[in-house]
Amino acid sequence: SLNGEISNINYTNGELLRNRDRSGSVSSYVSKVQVVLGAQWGDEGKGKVVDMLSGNADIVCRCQGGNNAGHTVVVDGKEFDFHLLPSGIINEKSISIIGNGVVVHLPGLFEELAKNEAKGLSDWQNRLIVSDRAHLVFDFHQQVDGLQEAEKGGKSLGTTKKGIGPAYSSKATRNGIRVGDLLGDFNTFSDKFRSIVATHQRLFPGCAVDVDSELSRYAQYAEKLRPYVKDTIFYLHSALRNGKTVLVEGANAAMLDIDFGTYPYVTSSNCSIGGVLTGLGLPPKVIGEVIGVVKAYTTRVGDGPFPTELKDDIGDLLQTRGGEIGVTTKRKRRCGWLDLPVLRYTSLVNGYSAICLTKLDILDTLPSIKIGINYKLHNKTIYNFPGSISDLAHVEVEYVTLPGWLQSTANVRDFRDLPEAAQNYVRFIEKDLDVPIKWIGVGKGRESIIKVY
Ligand code: 2SA
Ligand code: GDP
Ligand code: MG
Repeated sequence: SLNGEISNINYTNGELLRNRDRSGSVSSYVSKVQVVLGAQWGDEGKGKVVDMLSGNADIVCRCQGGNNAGHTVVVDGKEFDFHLLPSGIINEKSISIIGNGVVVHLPGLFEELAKNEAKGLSDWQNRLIVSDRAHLVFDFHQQVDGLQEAEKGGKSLGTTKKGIGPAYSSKATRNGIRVGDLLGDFNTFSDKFRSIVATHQRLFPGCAVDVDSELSRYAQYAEKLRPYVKDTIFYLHSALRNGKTVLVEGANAAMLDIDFGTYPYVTSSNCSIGGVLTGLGLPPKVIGEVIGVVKAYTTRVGDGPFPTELKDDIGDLLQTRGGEIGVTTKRKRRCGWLDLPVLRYTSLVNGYSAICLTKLDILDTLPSIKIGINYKLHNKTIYNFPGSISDLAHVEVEYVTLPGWLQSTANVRDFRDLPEAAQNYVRFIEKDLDVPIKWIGVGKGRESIIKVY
């Protein structure tokens, strides 16, 4: 029985969230899962939104991606950046889960924990859970990421070189090594490791690995990690059955999704709603609110088509005023106007029930603001989102120009106190997408948010 299976799981720390009298199907769960997803090309401010919502969450989960992500939270002027850890980890009341769909670079994980501990993060030992099914990212995956990018020359993707693509490749070719493998029989793990290294070295002779020293390093990581590993699927389901509130923190964003994004200029996971289900073992029935995080303009870091990109003074202004620099790689982000065809498309795929519009304050100094409202291809308006990047590279964007407001919105906390032009900008987007804009971000800090509804 399911109960039997649950009792056999070796929960080594924390409270055991389970219900012995297992009362039927997911329909009887008390709680629904709240999901935060990036609606553009990433860096919309998901970290800040998760921080805002995690105050009410018992559990915050990552479901996909790895430490390519960079999520910023600013509390009392102090800036935290999270890569593998859910941003909710700074909320001392919530449990953080790294789900089965995430790819985990253990050196990166422990470095991130140490760095945040130095900044004041406490008690994470009792609040972090890592799935036994999550795949490991090794240093050689990161090397291969760099080598693959170098081989592509001028056609590189602009990855973060964190080994994400190579690690998901190992997973898909069934050569991957999971957290559970590392914690199991170490000889079996060693054999798998030697074999996966050999495979990569056949393909990339430039990939240098000191296998013995890696193995002894990983023997240590295994013991360091062991206390935090659980079957997160059973853990989450018992939590939901028991009325715990669960928040999912999407990483990257829909336009970087391996299926729905601008392939091949994408990351290697499903960063849209599907990745939440497969990356945590959750059925659609338990999904409640799906919050799309939308930046008030568009940015993209890395290569690939970007129809509303501004390669001019306004683009530079958005880049500097917005502090648009990669949190993981420190690369400058490309900037452009808001793109409604992108948002309509990702709204279809993700089914947003609410939107958080971030960084409205960055537009404060613009006398007029454009919004991309339609794409034309070969002089005809198109109503789908092009699946081919060559089509996307050739679309002509139709814009509407709205008046700017030329005053600071940074201290506004009530929608009615926003300048009329700013209210109109927000309403224009809301009306087009037909999704309520529930929050508006007007600054980096936790407090800089307008709750509209
Ligand atoms: P990868 O490393 O294989 O996932 O890269 C593939 C593409 O995905 C993009 N990507 C990102 N885009 C925005 N933000 C990300 N996180 C960091 C941040 C990025 C950084 O928060 O700023 O620091 O540069 C992120 N991670 C991956 C990437 O740029 C490639 O286009
Ligand atoms: P994420 O990857 O979606 O979590 O976003 P990042 O942290 O990579 O990038 C968003 C950046 O914008 C961070 O520096 C945030 O501190 C900042 N930010 C988030 N919301 C707002 C906002 O409403 N206004 C301003 N000015 N900055 C914001
Ligand atoms: Mg980011």
